[in-house]
Amino acid sequence: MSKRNDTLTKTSRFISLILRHQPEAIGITLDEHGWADTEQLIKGVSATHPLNRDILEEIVRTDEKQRYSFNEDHTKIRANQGHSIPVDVELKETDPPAVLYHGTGEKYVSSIEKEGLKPQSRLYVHLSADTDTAFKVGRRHGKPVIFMIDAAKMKEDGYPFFLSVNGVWLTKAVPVSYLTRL
Ligand code: HQG
Repeated sequence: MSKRNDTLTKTSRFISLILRHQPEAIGITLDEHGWADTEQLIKGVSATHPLNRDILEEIVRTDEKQRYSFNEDHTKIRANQGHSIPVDVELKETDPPAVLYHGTGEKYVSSIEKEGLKPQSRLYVHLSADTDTAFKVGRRHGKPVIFMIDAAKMKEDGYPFFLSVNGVWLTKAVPVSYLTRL
């Protein structure tokens, strides 16, 4: 990775921390829909990371997971999903594909097989429609393990699913009976 990309990635990680978990770390607040004031975000983040309007526009435009959105006139910015703080990012309830996947680490498997998937520190359990994504997510937690979720049955049983604007499938929890370890 080039030095410039490396710097952008570090700044982006910090922005993700601020917009999903800890806005207070730079003394800002999010509104009920998760929006931060763009100027305030730039001011707060740039105290410790290289950031100005142009760099922020580039980060939002080029982020490989499209983690962030601006409002129409770019005066506000929010993370599309992944929050631990209780904000309502106006997720769209959407019928899931018949099967979804969740990647995790081997160390969590015995607990998941007892309790099912829980959102832990986040608001939702994160799922994907493909095993490649699940594998990458799982690898973040050590030796990756993939669970298959019977989303068709969950839907039939009344569990709501949401699709974030950046294509992440979300649901509140997945009971053990809908899980199969691959
Ligand atoms: C596990 C990244 C024990 C769960 C990714 C996961 C994703 C349990 C961990 C997004 C459990 C939580 C989210 C139970 C679930 N007992 N462990 N009952 N139920 N777990 O990071 O899904 O790059 O909060 O399997 O790409 O890994 O940040 O969730 O291993 O989309 O944009 O508890 O974060 O996106 O870990 O990742 P996380 P996740 P970003």
